[in-house]
Amino acid sequence: TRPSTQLAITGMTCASCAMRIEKKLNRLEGVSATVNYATGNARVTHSPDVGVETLVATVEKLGYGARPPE
Ligand code: 9UX
Repeated sequence: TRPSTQLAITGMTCASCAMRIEKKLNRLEGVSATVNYATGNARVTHSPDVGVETLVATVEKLGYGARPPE
């Protein structure tokens, strides 16, 4: 089964931030993401080829923070 990763997103200050992050993540090959502004969480299902570090780096490149669950 495909990995499903939850990320805690920091730095979002409006609902458009969530959409921005979601669109960017979904541009990655083999990634399907939803970002919830209200909860500050991203739920990402992805190909096993896509590492969590890649997801985090993608979010950070947009200027937000992303932290996988401990
Ligand atoms: Mo949410 Mo707007 O950042 O530039 S406040 S997208």
